[in-house]
Amino acid sequence: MFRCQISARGISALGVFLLGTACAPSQSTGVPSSGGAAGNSAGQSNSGGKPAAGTGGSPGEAGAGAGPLAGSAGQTAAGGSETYLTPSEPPQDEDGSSLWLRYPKVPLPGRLAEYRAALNHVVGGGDSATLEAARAELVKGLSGLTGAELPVADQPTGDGAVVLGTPKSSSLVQGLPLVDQLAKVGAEGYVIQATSVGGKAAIVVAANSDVGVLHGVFGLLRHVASHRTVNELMLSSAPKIQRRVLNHWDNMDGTVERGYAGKSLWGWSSLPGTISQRYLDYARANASIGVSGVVLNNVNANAQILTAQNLDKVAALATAFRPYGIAVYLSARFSAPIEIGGLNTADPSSSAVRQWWAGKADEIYGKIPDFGGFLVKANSEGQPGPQDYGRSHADGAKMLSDALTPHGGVVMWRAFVYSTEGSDRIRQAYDEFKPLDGSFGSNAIVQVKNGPLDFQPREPFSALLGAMPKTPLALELQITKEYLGADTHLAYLGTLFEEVLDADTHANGPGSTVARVVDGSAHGHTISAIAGVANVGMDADWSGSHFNQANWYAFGRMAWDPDLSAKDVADEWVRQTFSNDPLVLAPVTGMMMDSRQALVNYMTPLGLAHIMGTGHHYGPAPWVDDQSRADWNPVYYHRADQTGIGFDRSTSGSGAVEQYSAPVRDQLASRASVPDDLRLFFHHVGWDEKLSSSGRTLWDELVHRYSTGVDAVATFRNQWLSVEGRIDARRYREVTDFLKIQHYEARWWRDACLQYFASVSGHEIPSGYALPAHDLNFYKDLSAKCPSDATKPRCNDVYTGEPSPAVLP
Ligand code: GCW
Repeated sequence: MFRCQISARGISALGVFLLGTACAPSQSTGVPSSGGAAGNSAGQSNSGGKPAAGTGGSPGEAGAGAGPLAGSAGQTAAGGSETYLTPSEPPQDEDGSSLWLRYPKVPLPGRLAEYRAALNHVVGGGDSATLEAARAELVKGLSGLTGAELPVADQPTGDGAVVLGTPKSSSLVQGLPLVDQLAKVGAEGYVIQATSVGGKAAIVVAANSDVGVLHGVFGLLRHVASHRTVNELMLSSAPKIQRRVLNHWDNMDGTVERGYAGKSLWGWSSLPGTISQRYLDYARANASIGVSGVVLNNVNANAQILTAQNLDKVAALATAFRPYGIAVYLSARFSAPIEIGGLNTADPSSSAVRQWWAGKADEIYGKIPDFGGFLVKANSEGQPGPQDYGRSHADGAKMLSDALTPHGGVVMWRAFVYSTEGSDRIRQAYDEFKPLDGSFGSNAIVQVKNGPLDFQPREPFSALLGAMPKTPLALELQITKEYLGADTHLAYLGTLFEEVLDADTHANGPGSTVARVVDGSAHGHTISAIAGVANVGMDADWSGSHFNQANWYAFGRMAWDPDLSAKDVADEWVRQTFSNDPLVLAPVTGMMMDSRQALVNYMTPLGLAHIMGTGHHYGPAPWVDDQSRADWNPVYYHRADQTGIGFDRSTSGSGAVEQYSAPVRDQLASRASVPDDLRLFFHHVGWDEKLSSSGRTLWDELVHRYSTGVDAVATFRNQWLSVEGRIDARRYREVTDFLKIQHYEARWWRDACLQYFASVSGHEIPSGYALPAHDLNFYKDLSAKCPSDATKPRCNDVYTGEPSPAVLP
């Protein structure tokens, strides 16, 4: 059961739905209760369900003994009398480049004293590059947090050692009774425990591998940076999904497709000779959240990446990332055998082609022994693929799987396909891929976008998820906000990720959530993967805005543990990125948690989708009907006419609902049970039909939602005002500026869409709501001007005056 907060402005309409489409699970919502374990919720290492608050360590860690935190103003930090004082002057300016790895000195004297007693030197661990990185991070982090440089020693020199290592790398760790705990955390997980080593109080960070130790170090630093007690500390955690992979849509010329954070991180012209600190910081950040792989280049791939010269550059990056437990992968262009191999075909049934790929795999693994594998976009949006030769997607994937299998690599074959034929674009991936279930090859994973359309602000989960029981399926999420306001708009995606991961496909009975499909447990797969389209670039703040960093963070944390709640992840990110002060924590996590629903409301409420401007995908353009392909036109998706609006995908319409398992199908197919948030995605609804949830007509509800979406941004601006002086002035100001842009642009979306839908329906804006600021032509004319730069999209023409309330006071 789910509790759904429909309004983003505090007036909430609660409904109970079967699907997790719009809703956070009820037990995970709510601001941390005061006085206690704010955000101090511990997840079970390997069980389903959201962690219960207040039992231990960081979210996603099994824990015990981690006591209470400051939960609200005036509450205690350690069960004593500590409060966060208002800084006498704002903290020093920051540019965001340290991400969540800032390590500022703990401002609570009692907690600081506790840390200084318990964490005052670092002991050994071994001498691998990974353990060196772990030690370096621990020294940097704890020295910053405690304000005292930590020495490194071979043995505990007194109470307060942090002892690192694996049973193999450290005799101290080997001597501890950790066998049972270590048996549960696999190759990459960790155990952190307050214990005694040689008669001295110590905290051990132990794992079965060096990378596990590194993850444990980051787990401990997250814990301490969140000002949690380390008394009787006992935490453990292990990833539930094996391959947690960022997909860069980076081109070799340094541009980034759908990138809003500056140029690509990869300096192809200066590689392999130059390994910049930026690469290492990128690896540190990824390791800290559990990302374990990186596809370096765009799925719209350039075959040149696979030449010997470029593979040397790729190998240099792989070497830089290796100590951090991060493997490199490449997007492979299907026609590479022709473009760089001198063959005249790329037909997967040709033995010459098969040999070429096998040889290419041998060459790659000769340079990069732990290469992750290939990602492939084939026969999609003009990319070459096996269908060019009359072969299937499975034939193509199998060829690459065969080439990679001897080396342990995988092929991740994307299911993002749609053609000009067919009545409903969202049916096509399923129709194409489902019949091929089980024939992709032993090391193949089919990678499926979260929704059946294309990373819209809200979509149902893709019907393919769960529908291919014989094939491991990876979930592809988009971290870069192509359709959610690019760099400027605050839209925390943790709630979107949670919504899809929690959605119950019913594919293998109740409980076959997307999380269980993707972690392999729903159908007993031994390989598992999850992908996130990266949002990072050369901008100082990495992600184009301070809040966009949270989406990178949330991807990593929820890829590690898909059962983490979005709320807990937001909480831990704010603590590390801005402040633990409850007067910062509560408003900022509140804004984040409401932000995505607000954006859905002002862009695409009630299940609308794909009504953005062509090409840049930024501002509103529901009127566009002149694209060469029907399914590139917004009018194809909203189907507004005089009678109503929405795409009928019920059994009497396109029948797309039939692709879902029975309980889901029935819920979506019926106008009585479809969630309002997906209503127009699945049904064509009359303008004057009443919604039982609100009692409003559809038209009035549309106006209401567009309006509350805009006004929610005004609320965010007010909430943000309250943190002034409690965080540094620079980041405060930069966020303030972006929220203002977001407010104008939310109003732009609302006014443009309502003007257009009013013109189609013949309805007027009901009383109680502001009239659009301009006529329809004004908004249509903006299409030629906005944005002038698609990599930093803005629309200056709408930034006039202060946006007034959309719901009239
Ligand atoms: O969302 C669309 C994007 C394209 C992208 C494509 C895909 C990489 O607009 O830019 O191409 O999806 O996922 O392949």
